[in-house]
Amino acid sequence: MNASVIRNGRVITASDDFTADVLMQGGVVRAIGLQLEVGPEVAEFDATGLYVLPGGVDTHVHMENVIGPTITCDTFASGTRAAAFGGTTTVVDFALQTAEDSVLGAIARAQRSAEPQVNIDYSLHCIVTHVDKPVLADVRHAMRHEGVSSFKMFMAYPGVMMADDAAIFRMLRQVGADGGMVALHAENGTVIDLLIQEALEAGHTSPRYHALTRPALMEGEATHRGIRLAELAEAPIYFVHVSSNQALKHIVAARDEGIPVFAETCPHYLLFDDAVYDNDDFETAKYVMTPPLRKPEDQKHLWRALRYDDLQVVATDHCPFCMKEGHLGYRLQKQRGKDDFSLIPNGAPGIETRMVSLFDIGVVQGRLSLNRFVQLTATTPAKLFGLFPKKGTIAVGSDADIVLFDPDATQTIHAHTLHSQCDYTLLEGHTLRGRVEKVFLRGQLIVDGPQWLGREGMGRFVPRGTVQAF
Ligand code: DUC
Ligand code: ZN
Ligand code: ZN
Repeated sequence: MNASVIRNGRVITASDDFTADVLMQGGVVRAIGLQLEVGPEVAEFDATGLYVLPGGVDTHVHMENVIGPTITCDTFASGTRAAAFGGTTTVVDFALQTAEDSVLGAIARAQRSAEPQVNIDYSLHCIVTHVDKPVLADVRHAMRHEGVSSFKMFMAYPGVMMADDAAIFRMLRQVGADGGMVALHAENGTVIDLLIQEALEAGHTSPRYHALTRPALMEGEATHRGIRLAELAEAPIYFVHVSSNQALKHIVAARDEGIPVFAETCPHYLLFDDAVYDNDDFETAKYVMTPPLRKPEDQKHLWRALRYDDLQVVATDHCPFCMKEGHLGYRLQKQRGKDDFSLIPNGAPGIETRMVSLFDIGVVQGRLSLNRFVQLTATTPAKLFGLFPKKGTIAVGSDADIVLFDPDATQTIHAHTLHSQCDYTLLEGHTLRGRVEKVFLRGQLIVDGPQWLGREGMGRFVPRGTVQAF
């Protein structure tokens, strides 16, 4: 059985920080200790001066997702390779229930696309848009037999993805009782659609109006409503892409009341604010994601929540669409909305820069401890979505998904040196502290500096268990 040992690195988990050797064998961590004795057949990696981190777990990514009339521009192959270069070894993507695809059909279809392509381990949430008795039976089956224990629902996009409150409540009640998680996109969809119509009627077509028609107050309203539904259902709930204090204040209050509310934010809400929308340039379409970027004041609250555990996860919502028409053959992506902001596909890339950007603005700039950084990027997402302790930590018996990270190196980010197929990054030209040096997936070296040693199809579907939040 092939084995390797990482020597002398500073091993950092959500709770510990020590210098030791880590022996990887048969895909798992076999031993952790001082000066481990191993045979000559064991490959050695010197990690002196490096952090030894659990592989990142990114529980919010969109590869090959059909969103409205277009598709995200990373395949499972390109997106998971980009993730690996950024220090992420497990992603949770989405299967979409549609009129044509049942919940189980959608999961099977996403798996068929992913299996031959994935370079790292993956799982799936299922997006549920329509709820009735047969759907609920499928949802139960998916949890018990398919390893899919989380379901995303939308309070936005009426007529497309939006589920009404009763549908959300039914899902919360059943999924919660079965030990799973409903993840909610919280925005008041019907009011937002009215604001969009009014903006267009007034002749406002540029990307800035995307932000102006999706007010934080309507994120807050929907978040509050989602919490009350979860409270009535006696179920845990998870809010994706929390961007504003309007949403956060309801989450904080609910947690204080003892309601099991969990939430993520994304690096872009911490890195940028709504000043980017102060123009009518189409370049601003790069920042058209949902929810939009908010005020510097909101960022202060997001950081406070990250520090005090009112936000538990930093995930990317990697949802890439190209800016240039025809890039790699992708047509009518962001350009679809050239004359109508409401047609710009909502999303931005970020899968490869999550770990390093959060390390820089969080740890280097003194806002997060190293343990908290690991907890937010690996351990808690793994726990909330039933992947722990296989994923999300470095412990004897856990998968040997390990990142060697240089905390002193710096790098300047450019889209052309990243591995996503997207033709831009929001971090273009930014210099960040920290660099992923090596990445091991189940003990196999897949990233070695700039070199790619992985293989498409080597990633595995990870069947997930129940929520481990308590
Ligand atoms: N919500 C997401 O989570 N991703 C992309 C678009 C959206 O509305
Ligand atoms: Zn969403
Ligand atoms: Zn998303």
